[in-house]
Order: sequence, then C-alpha cells, then structure tokens
Amino acid sequence: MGASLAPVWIGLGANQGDCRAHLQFALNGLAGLAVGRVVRSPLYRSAPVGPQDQADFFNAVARFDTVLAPHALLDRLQSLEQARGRVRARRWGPRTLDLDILLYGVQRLDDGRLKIPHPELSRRLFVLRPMADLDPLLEIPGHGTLADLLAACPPLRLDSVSWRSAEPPPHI
Ligand code: A4P
Ligand code: MG
Repeated sequence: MGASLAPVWIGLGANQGDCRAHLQFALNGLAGLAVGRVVRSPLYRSAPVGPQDQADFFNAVARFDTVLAPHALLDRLQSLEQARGRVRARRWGPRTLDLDILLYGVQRLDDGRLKIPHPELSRRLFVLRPMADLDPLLEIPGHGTLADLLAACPPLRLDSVSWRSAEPPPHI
C-alpha cells in the first residue's frame, strides 16, 4: 500500500535578522517535503502578538501535499527552524524562523506534542488573511469557514509587503 497524500498548510513567521531570507530558506526546505508544488501566500508584516518588546513579524502561509505523517512533518519543520539558528528563549518571544502546522487535511489531533488545527489559528489575522488569499472558501475542521473566522478575528495592523527585499537595487 502506498503512503497517502495529505494537503497541509504551514504558517511561516520571522522577526529576527534577515526575515525574508529566513522565510525564503523555509520555502525551499518545504519544497523538499512536498509532493508537487508549494504554493506560498502573499507576505505580511504585523505588530507582535504577545510580548511587545520585540520587532514586527513577517508572516506568510504555504500549502502543499505531503506523504509525511504529522509528527514526522513537525520533526522536519523543527530541523528547518534549527538550521536558521532558532533559539527557544521564551514563549511567543522573538525568533529567526517559526514554522507551525496550521492544518493537516481535515485531521484533528491533540497529543502532548502536536495540536492540529493550530490552537491560535482562529485568533490570528496574520494567519487567516494569507490563508484566505489562497483559498477563501476553505473550511477549518472544528472551527467553521475562513470567512466567519476572519469576521470574528481580533483586529491587527497587517501590512501587505513585497517578497522582494526592501533594499534599493545597487547602482550598476
Ligand atoms: N506544537 C503543538 N502544536 C503545534 C503545531 N500545530 N505546529 C508544539 C507546530 N508546533 C506545535 O512551539 C512549542 C511547541 O508547540 C513545539 O515544540 C511543538 O511540539 P515553539 O515553536 O517551540 O514555541 P513558540 O512558537 O514560542 O510557542 P507557540 O505557542 O507555538 O507560539 P506560536 O503559536 O508559534 O506563536 N505575532 C505576530 N505578529 N506574528 C507571529 O508569527 N508568532 C508568535 C508565536 C507570537 N506572536 C506573533 C507571531
Ligand atoms: Mg511555533
């Protein structure tokens, strides 16, 4: 029997160092976990949710199919975070790269290590907005439609920014 293919959604976040480079590194890494293409959302910049004494976050989501089981996928995401020098100092603190499993098909899971759908998903505009950019009619298992979640989500300043670096091009 072949391994089954699951459609997954990953949340990408960064607020330390060269955030775009960390996120691009993550997208390249995700391509190695995917069967077929990785689709990325637009990129957003927002104020931190949680401790305020840290830089703005850059956030996006990615969607792809994988044969990896949920825990194996989490292992691979954590390796990508480590490769970017992620230091876990405090919960919701600054980070070079944060990769969360938002959805794993229609599965719901809650054990000591993994909660799917991601427990904060429904309260986070920086996750819901880019998900809606890719699939506005999406249903979140146990939570309802994206449109309803967006309507009920706490407001947050969320700026759409370019995936290209904001640095001006060098003069030739
Ligand atoms: N874990 C459980 N469920 C999951 C899941 N679905 N995906 C466990 C990934 N991990 C999951 O995560 C701690 C543990 O959660 C993992 O070891 C895994 O077993 P972590 O990444 O080490 O710690 P953390 O990220 O500080 O904690 P947490 O609770 O995951 O925080 P979040 O939810 O990642 O939020 N503000 C803005 N504007 N943008 C952001 O991206 N991010 C955070 C962090 C706070 N404020 C933010 C943003
Ligand atoms: Mg996390």
